Amino acid sequence: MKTWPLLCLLIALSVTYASADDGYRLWLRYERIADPAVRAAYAKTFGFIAVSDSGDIVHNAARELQTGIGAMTGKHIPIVKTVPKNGRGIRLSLSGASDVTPVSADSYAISLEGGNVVIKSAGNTGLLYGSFALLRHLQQHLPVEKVVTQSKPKVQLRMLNHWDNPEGTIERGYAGSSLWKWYELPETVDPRYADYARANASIGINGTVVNNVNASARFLTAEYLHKVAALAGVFRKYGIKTYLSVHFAAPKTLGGLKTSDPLDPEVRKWWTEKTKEIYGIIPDFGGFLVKANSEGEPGPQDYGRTHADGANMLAEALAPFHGVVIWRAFVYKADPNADRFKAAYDEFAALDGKFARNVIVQVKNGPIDFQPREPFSPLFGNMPRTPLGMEFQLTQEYTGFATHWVYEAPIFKECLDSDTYVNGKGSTVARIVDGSLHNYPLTCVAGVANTGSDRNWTGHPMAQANWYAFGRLAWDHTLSAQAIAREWTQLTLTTHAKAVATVSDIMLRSRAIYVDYNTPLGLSRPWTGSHYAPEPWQNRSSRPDWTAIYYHRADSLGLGFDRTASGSNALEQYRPEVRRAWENAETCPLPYLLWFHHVPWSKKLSSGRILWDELCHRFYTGADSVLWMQKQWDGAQTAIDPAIHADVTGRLAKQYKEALWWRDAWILYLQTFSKQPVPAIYPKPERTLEEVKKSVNVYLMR
Ligand code: BDP
Repeated sequence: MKTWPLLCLLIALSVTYASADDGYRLWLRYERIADPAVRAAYAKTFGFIAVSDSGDIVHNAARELQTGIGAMTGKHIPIVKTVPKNGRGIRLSLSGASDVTPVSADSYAISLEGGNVVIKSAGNTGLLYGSFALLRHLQQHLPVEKVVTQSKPKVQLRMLNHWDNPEGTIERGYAGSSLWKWYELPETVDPRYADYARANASIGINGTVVNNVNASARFLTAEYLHKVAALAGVFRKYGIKTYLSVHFAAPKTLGGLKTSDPLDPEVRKWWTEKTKEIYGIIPDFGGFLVKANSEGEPGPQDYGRTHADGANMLAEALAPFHGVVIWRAFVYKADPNADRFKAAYDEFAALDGKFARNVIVQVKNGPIDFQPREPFSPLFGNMPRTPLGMEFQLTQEYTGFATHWVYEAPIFKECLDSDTYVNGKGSTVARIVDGSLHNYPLTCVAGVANTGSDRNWTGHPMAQANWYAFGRLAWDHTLSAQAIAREWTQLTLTTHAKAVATVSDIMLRSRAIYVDYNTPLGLSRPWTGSHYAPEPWQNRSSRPDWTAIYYHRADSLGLGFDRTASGSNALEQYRPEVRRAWENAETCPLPYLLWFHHVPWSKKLSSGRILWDELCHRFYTGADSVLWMQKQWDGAQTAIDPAIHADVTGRLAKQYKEALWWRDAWILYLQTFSKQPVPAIYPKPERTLEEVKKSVNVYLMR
């Protein structure tokens, strides 16, 4: 009977896709396992979950195992206090080590003992992370015998930074409005806060800064502190500490003092008392994140003091409570003759060793600003006596908002794996950030969150992977971008082997494709405006370093920013080994070429093409590769939930249109300088420069 296979397929589909997946469950889907053999094996192994501790964190770990394994196997698994005599199950065991450091409290071991799966840790959080590790294993349908493992986070503070404002907007947020409903809090506590915490805990994130670095002093009022406390009350049960971004001028704006000078005794007293008040309301409060003297924010320099003076004042207030100050190094002045690339190093390197013990200086991965591709910040390695934290951006400010599919793990890995050579070969950024190179007492990796009120959390369904990859790498930076892509795909989209390979392949290539049609060969685009539309012609702003022409430096001779000794000499901020790799235009790797060199249009590159032709090649192949992404994605259709598949299909169609937009904008604009034709093998742009400009203006219209 020919109709049988079709009928079976329809039944299978109706079981799997009984209701469309709205993406809310993220990577914690716990889909029922289709293979009866795997299901039966798991059902046999997991007869109970034994847990003697009844604290909130361990209770949540046990509940998660119960929900997850229950949904995957279709079996109710009881949570018990003592291990039953018969049967097999899971035991959560506090190993009671006496030297519990934050890192060892988060570490866990999973072993097999007498038929039971035993998760051991010196701390409650370790049991929680071990439970999620077990669930990850089972979600990939792997054999129970293979679950034996030990894991220890490489970095102590693994945090999200939310750029959320009190009125519910998110700076650079593309997935709806803020998750935090400030007007309802603290009386109404949205159950979604717990799901947010679960998701974070499942990937090892243990801290969250709930408000924007361009901070409103409102968050330091008693009224708002109680709202923040309600959130902290939820997060704490998942091992997550809550932090606040603070407005440096709060003593003046909120406290009514005449100054916010960090060396003024009244100001110091104000912060001491405010901090005491905070800990009275949120006893496990994590600390302060500070953006000071940056992009118009107030700071210690307003009073002739240094960043260290400012940070140390706050550190003193927090120290009795073991709180930390995370002080951002994202600073640059409006100097028309300066190179913004050098600014953070110029201001901070000299302050090495001047910060209090509970201060971390948080550095963006690149020297400028979260560009699609940037060399690593030269600050890494140059402050051996100051813990440097890493700041990555998950929200896609410069990588296509929630429309373009860009898997960011390669951006994170590229930076972490870069060798600074500060202590000789092998002095990678990762080893600086994880403290192993300089023995930092504190270590921190932060991700600027890409979450919002959209039902699927991140707007673009595939952007969930960036949140996921960030957490996994913050825990263990040795994981590969590929392994994380495969893991995320299996947990979130499908366990169908071919589809997993297809989707993770798109993910891995997506960033390089984006760079090719957006900012190839080391172009950058941190100009003001939308940060979405192409505006390489933008030449007017209140500050020279907020124009496009400041960065690309296109002229009749060539393109790119000369940062060698004949130019701004930013390269001097790197060690000779790094400098040597980049300072010669003949040998500089093409991805970094225009970051460091002003290259003549007709200069022959290592690719064999002249600069102009190479640019055209990148823009055209980059845009065409989006067609490849579409084709691959279509090929995976039957293995992916239809709602999610359709959503991504729509976004890819838009991405293709906008890839052409970027390509045409750059090419037509740069052509006014290069005066060279688009190589004959490519079709000429169908629009004129004026037409592109018009379409961009429509986009920017208020
Ligand atoms: C830039 C953003 C701006 C942020 C700033 C920062 O455009 O909205 O406030 O970084 O990191 O990328 O402080």
